[in-house]
Amino acid sequence: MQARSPTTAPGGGGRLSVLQRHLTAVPLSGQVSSATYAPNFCYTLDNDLLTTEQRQFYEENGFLVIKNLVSHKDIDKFREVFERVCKKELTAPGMVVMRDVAIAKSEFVPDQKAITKVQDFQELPELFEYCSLPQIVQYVKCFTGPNIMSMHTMLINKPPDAGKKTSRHPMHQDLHYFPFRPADRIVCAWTAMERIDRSNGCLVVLPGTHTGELKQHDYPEWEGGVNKMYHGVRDYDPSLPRVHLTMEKGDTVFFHPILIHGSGMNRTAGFRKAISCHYASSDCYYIDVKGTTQENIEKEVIELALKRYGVEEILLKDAWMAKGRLVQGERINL
Ligand SMILES: O=C(O)CCC(=O)C(=O)O
Repeated sequence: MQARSPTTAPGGGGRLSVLQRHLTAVPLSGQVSSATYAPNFCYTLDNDLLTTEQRQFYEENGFLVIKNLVSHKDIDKFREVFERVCKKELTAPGMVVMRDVAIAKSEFVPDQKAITKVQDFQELPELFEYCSLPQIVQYVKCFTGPNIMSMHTMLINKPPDAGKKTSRHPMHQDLHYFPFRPADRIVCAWTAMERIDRSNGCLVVLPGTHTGELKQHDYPEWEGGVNKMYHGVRDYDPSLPRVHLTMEKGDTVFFHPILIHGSGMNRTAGFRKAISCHYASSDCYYIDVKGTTQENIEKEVIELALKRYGVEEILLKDAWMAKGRLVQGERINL
């Protein structure tokens, strides 16, 4: 993929005022850029929801936080469903329950506390309801257009770190996992299910990196081990400014799949919860990842499919085709 240039060069003038206005919506711990420029947008589509300033912010930074988008009532409902999944009272075809690499080995921790993530809940209506919440979908449309597929669903239950720093999520680009394009018509919605800040491992983003290219990802060489499929960007400029997203319960961040992001260690005693869905325009098309940086993730997905379901001869795109669901409009390519 070619590196793309930002729609404009950052300028000093508007930076402070736009940043200050955004700060009233979300507390940030780093620097983001926000120049004033003629609207020549490529990461957002014309719509009657986002203000020009919000569009400019996403174009420039690759993410946008919307305060208080999901009600506490809905979040409490999703939390209860998650607890029932942990107790094995609820299950669904294709749903994957993942365990923390360090905690799962510990015989002293009750079973459900080892669960770090419930993934691919597209067949569990009680959780999938999140993906079709109208207030989320209306924002998603500003990035994908009207034909919307949910492609990847997760409820992340970041556990208290067991001392091995395995609760961290390495810095990565979500596009590494996706064999479909174009990247600009894919967006993630990630909702905080409680207050999330640096103490319990908030999201960390590198603003503006969505304008770059997809990089090589591998397992990071972490002493305490790393969770399954948690690949990290092999090399990125460590001097790039980082922004820690402090979010309140119900706040939702929308971000681009090339944005480099990760999350920190959970230093509290509680389980930090967030629910998320990656959406793509159904006009997106599948690509063959052979010969690309994504070959390693394809290999891992194929090995897992063989181990878990005895399925042979699948491609990365087959796995995605099976879990994509139409949320709005018409199913075209995906
Ligand atoms: O919720 C988190 O800790 C990070 C999630 C994330 O970046 C991902 O799953 O791609």
